[in-house]
Amino acid sequence: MHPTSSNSANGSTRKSPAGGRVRVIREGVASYLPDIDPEETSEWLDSFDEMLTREGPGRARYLMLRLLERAGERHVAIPALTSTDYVNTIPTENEPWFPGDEEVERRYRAYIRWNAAIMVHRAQRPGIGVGGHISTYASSSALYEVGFNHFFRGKDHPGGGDQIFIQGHASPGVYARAFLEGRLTEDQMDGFRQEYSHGGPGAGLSSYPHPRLMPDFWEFPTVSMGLGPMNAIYQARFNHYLHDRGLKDTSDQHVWAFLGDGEMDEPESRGLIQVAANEGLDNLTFVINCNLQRLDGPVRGNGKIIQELESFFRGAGWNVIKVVWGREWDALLQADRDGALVNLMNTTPDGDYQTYKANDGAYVREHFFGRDPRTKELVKGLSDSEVWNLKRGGHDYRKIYAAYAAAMAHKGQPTVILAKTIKGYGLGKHFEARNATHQMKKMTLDDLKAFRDLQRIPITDAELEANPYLPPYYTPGKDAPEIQYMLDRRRQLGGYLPERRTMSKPLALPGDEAYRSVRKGSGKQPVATTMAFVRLMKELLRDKEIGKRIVPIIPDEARTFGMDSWFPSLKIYNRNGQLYTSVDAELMLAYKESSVGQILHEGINEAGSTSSFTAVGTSYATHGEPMIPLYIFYSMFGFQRTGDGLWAAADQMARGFVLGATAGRTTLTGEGLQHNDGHSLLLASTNPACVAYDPAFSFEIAHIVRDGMRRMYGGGLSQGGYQEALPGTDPESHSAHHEFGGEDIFYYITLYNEPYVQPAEPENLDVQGLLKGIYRYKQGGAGDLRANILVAGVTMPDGLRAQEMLAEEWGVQADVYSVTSWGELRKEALAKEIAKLRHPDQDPGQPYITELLSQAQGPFVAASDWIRAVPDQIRQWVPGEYITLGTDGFGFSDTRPAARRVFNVDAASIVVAALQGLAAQGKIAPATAAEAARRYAIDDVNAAPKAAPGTEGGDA
Ligand SMILES: Cc1ncc(C[n+]2csc(CCOP(=O)(O)OP(=O)(O)O)c2C)c(N)n1
Ligand SMILES: [Mg+2]
Repeated sequence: MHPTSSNSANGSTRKSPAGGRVRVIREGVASYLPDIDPEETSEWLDSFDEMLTREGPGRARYLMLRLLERAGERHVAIPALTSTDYVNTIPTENEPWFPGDEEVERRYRAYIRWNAAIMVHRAQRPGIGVGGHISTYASSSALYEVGFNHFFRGKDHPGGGDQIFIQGHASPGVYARAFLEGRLTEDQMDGFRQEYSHGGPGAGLSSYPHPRLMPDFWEFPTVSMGLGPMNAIYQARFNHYLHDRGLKDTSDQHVWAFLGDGEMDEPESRGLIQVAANEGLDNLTFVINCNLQRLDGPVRGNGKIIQELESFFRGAGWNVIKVVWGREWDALLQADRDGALVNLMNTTPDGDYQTYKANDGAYVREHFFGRDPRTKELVKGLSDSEVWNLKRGGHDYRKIYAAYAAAMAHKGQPTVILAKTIKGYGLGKHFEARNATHQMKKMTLDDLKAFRDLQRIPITDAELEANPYLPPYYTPGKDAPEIQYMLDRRRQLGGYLPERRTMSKPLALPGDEAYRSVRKGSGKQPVATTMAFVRLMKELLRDKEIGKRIVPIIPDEARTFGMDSWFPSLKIYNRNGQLYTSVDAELMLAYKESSVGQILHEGINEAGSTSSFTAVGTSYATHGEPMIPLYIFYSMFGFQRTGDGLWAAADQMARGFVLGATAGRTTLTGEGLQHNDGHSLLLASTNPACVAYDPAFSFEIAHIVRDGMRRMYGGGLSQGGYQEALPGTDPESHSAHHEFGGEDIFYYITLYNEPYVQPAEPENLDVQGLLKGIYRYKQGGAGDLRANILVAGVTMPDGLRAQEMLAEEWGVQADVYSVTSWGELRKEALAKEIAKLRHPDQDPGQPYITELLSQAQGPFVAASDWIRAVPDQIRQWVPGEYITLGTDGFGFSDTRPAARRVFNVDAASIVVAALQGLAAQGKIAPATAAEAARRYAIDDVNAAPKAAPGTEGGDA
C-alpha cells in the first residue's frame, strides 16, 4: 500500500506533497482544509498521543466520542458516525416521565397476549387447523401497546388520525385488542382464518391485514414483506403532497410502520429509505422489531442486526433510536466504570444473544457476564433469576415511550426505532427464542398453564384441562377498570385503531365536452395512442372538479410519453421547490419543480411509483379525498417488475389508472429483448381487481377512460355486473357499506408509441360492446366467402390491411372486430360458466363473446402484439374455427415490419391464417392458403414491407 494512503486511512494527517494543504481522512471522507495553525494542530495531536499512551485506547475512545458529541452540539459540521455502542440511544436520565399507569396497562396487555395466543391455538382445533402465528406478536406486544395507549391517533382525532402499518404476522394481537375493546366477539375470534365458512362471507377474520377482506378494519396490507416499508414512506410523502397542494391539512398526521428485522433483508425494505430522508419525512416512524430471528432462524447470527441497521439508516440520513436494554440494566451500566459491560454488549453476536434467551439465568451469568472478570463481578450480587430478569428494551414500556416521544418530537428527518426483543416472549420455554418458534401454533397443556401463570390470567387448571383444544379467552368485562382505562385511552386519542373508513362522496365527473376532441380522431395526422391519451388527460386536467385530483405519477419517462409538456403547467412536486436555475429555464417546456407541483416524478423507480399509486389511489379512504392516480410506465417494467406491489394495491382497494405505455412486442423494436412487452396484459389478467384494456383508437380510449371514471369515482357499477362471481371482487358487497360506491378496481390501459391516423368515432359505435371488450369496427362487403378478424391495439392497421387484401386478392369478405379487452370478455364468460355449474338447472345465457359472434360466418383469426395466450383467453367461447396469431418468444431489435413478419402478426400472415381457417372449414382448397403463404413469403423476413417513412420509430 502507498505509504501516504495507508497513513491517511489510519486517520492521521500528513502534509500533501503540493505543500500547504493537509489532507484529513476520517471514515473515508476527505477534507481539504488548509491548516492555518500547524503549531496548534501539533499540540492537540501530541496531547492526544500522550493521553493514549498514558490511559490506553479505552479512554482515548471515550474522549474522542465526547469531542464528536460536543462538536455536533455546537453545530460543527463533521461527518457523522454511523454506529454507536450497543446501548440505548436515549440515556436513562433523558427519558421523559411515563404518563400512563404502567400496572394497569401491563395487566390488560397480558390479557391481549393471552387472547392472541389462544385465538391461534383455537384455530388449530380438530376440523379447522388453519394455523396462525403467535410468536411475532408475543415479541412486539409492548411496542404496539405503547403506541395504542399513548401515540396512535384514531380517525376522530382533530388532526385526522395516523396511519399505522402493522406487521402482518402480528395480526392476532391486534384482533385480541379489538376483542377486549368489544369491537370483535368471541365468535369472530373463532372465525380467525375462516373468512367464508365461519358465519358466511366476511364474518370471520382475515389471516393478515387485508383491507379487501375486512374493509372496515384493516387499512394497509403489509404481509408481503418489504411492501410495508415502501408504502409507508410514500404514504408519508403523499400526506405532505396533499397538504402542500392545499387539498387537505395533514400536518397532524403521522405514519407508523412496524416491521420485522428479518423483513429488513428485503431489498424493497431498504431500497427506498433515501426517499424518506431526502424528503425530510419527519411525519414517518419505522419501528423495527429486532427479535433477532426471522422464520427459520437468526437474522444475523454472526453479526448484529441492530448495529447493521443503525449504520444503514443513519448513513441514509435517518434519525436512529436504539432501544436495546430494559430498565433493569440501568444500574449495571451505571456501575460499568471501565466499559467492560458495554464491550461485552458490543462484541456478542446476535446468535449468542438468542441462545441466552433460550436458556436460563445461570447460563447467561456463565456465558455472557462470565466472559470478563469485571462483568462477572458486576452481577455477583444478583441471583440467577435476577440475571434472567434483565430485560430487553423492546419489552420495557418506559424505554419504548421515551423512543416514541423522541421520534414524534424530531424534526427534519424520519426516525427509525430499533427495538430489541425476544421472539415468542412470555410464551414459555418451548417458544422463547427457539428457531422453530415462528411456525409453532399450538401450546401443550403445560405450556398453557405456565403461560397463564406468567400472564396472571384468572383461568383455572380445570378450565384448561376441560378441552385442551379450546382454552377459554379471557376478558374481565367492559366495566373492569383495566378495560375502562383502555377504552378511555382510545377515546382520548381519537377512536379505535386500526380502522378503515370511506367518507368520500362520488365526484361530479366531466361531461361529453372533455371527451369530444379525442373522439374526433386525428384528421390526416398519424398519432400514437399514447399521445391521444395525453391529449385526453389535458382536457380532463382542465376540469374544475376533477382536474386538481389527477395525479400523474411518472418514473422518469415523461419525455418518452410526450408528457414533458406538463412540466411547466402542472409542475413537478418537490417539497423544497426548485432551489436551482433549471438548465432549460428559458425554454417553453422547462423542467419545473415546485412545492405545489401536481406531478409526482419518482425518478427511475417503478417500485416507489407503485407505492405512490397505492397511496394516491386509496386517498378516497385514507384521507376521505378521492384522488385519481395516472401511473404511466414503460409497460415492460410494470406488472413484471412490481406485480406484487400492484397486488397489494388491489388488496388496499386502490383505484386509478395504470398505463402501460410503449406496449407491444413489435412497436419499439429498436429497444430489443428487455423492452418489448408482449405479455403484460396476461400478467394484468391475473390481478382480480385489474380491468385491462388494449385500445386501438383514440375514441376507444375516450370511452374506456370515461367509463373507468364512472366506475371508480362516479359511484357507478360495471354494466355487466359479472365480477361478483369471483371471491373478493363483488362490487355490490364492497360499495354497499359506504357512500362513495363504485367499484374497488383499477384500470390498466396499454398505450403504444406507433403513430397512425386516428379515425373519427364511427357513427352508431357499439359503445357497450367496446366496454365489454369487443365490437365490430368494420364490416366486410357482401359475399359468401367470409372470415372474421379479431384485432387489438396496435395490430389494428394490419387487421384492416388484411381485410382489404382478402377482399381484393382472395375474394374473401372479412369483418374486422376491435377487441378492446380479452380479459374482460373472459371474466364475463367465466361468470356465466360458474353460474351454470352452480345451478345446472338454470340458464345464465351465453357469454357475450359467443352471443356476439354466433351470427358470424367463416373462421375467426385473432391477431395482436401480445403472446397467443392473451387472445387464447377466450378460446373456448369462440363459436367456430379460431386461429390465434401472436408474438410468442423474446422480442428483438429490428424494424417493425420485420418484427411483425418474424412473429407472423402482420397483414399478410393474417390473410394466410384466414385462408387456412376457410380451408379447415372446407370452404376453400388447402392449396389456396399455401399459395398465399408463398406469394407473401411470410416465412421470409426480407419479404416484409418497408416501414412507411416518418412512422419507423422504435426507440424510447
Ligand atoms: C415477500 C415475503 N417473503 C416471505 C414471506 C414469509 N414470511 C412470513 S414471516 C417471515 C419471517 C419474518 O421474520 P421477521 O421479519 O423477523 O418478523 P418477526 O416474526 O420475527 O417479527 C417470512 C419469511 C413473506 N410473508 N413475504
Ligand atoms: Mg424477527
